[in-house]
Amino acid sequence: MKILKIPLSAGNLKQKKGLEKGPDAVAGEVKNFFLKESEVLPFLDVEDVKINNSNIEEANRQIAKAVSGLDMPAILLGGDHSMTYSAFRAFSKKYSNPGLLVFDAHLDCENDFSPPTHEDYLRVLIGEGHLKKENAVVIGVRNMHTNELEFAKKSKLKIFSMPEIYQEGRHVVADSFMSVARKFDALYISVDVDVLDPAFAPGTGYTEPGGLTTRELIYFIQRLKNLKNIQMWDLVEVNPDKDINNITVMAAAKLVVEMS
Ligand SMILES: [Mn+2]
Repeated sequence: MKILKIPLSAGNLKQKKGLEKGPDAVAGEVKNFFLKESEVLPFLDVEDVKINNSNIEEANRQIAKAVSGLDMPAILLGGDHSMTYSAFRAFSKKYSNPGLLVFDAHLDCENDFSPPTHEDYLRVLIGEGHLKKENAVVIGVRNMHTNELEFAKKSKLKIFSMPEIYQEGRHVVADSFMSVARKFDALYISVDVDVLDPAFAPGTGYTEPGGLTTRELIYFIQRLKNLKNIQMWDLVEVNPDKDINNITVMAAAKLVVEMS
């Protein structure tokens, strides 16, 4: 599968350094996983996308251009989560009823910033009409602001929160989100590595206690791989500068292998 490295950090509000190093670090570790757990050889064809981090508008155009010309299915390696805005926007033009399923500790539905950042890209995608609100699914949420919650309730976003996953169990929750996801003519799955518990992924900008284990996220990815409509994956918010013993980078590389 084609993998595009997108070293974007310009949509990161804290302006912390390191997110631009995520794609190279993760792609560099992929070779350590010999077979997928399904005993199939992963085939990964890695390519670089040039990103101008001093100009977010240009960076957004660079991402959109790369995605528009891409053969699907493909994996995008970020970079900060604002890249999902430009990527999904370009992606959505190719299909009649595209859906977005996101793994994230956060809703990323803050009041609009302009241009979109990694704190509001989802709200902007819906607000600008690139994504139907009924076609947005967010899994693993456990910390949100009041205004994000109000927006999510008003828009009837499908949220599978961390307490729900814990109480209902991973099988039941996976059945539920799969039945939603299979209805789209094209499915885009975005994985913010902060959906993992900080014990499993300390190398990210906004760590949130009480998250998924690496094993639980692999289980969800393996379930989703049974769907025929997956056209795009992204994996975002890996910050090697904040990592400890390469734990996050290795986990992310393993997730990419299972996505492929
Ligand atoms: Mn997040």
